[in-house]
Amino acid sequence: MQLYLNDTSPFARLVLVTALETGIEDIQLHWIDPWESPDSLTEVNPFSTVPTLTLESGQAIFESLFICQYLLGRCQKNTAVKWCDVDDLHRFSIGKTLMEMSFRSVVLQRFVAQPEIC
Ligand SMILES: N[C@@H](CCC(=O)N[C@@H](CS)C(=O)NCC(=O)O)C(=O)O
Repeated sequence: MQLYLNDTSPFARLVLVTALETGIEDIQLHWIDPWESPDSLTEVNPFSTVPTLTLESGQAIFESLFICQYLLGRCQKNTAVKWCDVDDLHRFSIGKTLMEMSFRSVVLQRFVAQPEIC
């Protein structure tokens, strides 16, 4: 498996921690800048986002929670996460949405031109 990531992405960190916690060993890390839309990434994920996980079959999974779900599904250990516990899912929903909102707000400031104030 190959995990495409960059060092500032909170979503990539979530997947990396999940990979470490689940003891996945057959994973290679590819540090890239998704904002540059590198060919190596867009060939497997046309949206050019990290994290992206590619499997031996060549299939790619993107969206951090789907990747985590795949890694947890492969894990032999019992994990603390119970994906059918509604209280857990509610807390995760809040946390993940806060991550998405915070990230979008940083990106807008960084990449959208600010109007000049005369
Ligand atoms: N909802 C996605 C968010 C992924 C995302 O926005 N990743 C950012 C880096 S933190 C990215 O790759 N941005 C590049 C781009 O949008 O071109 C997830 O949970 O994986």
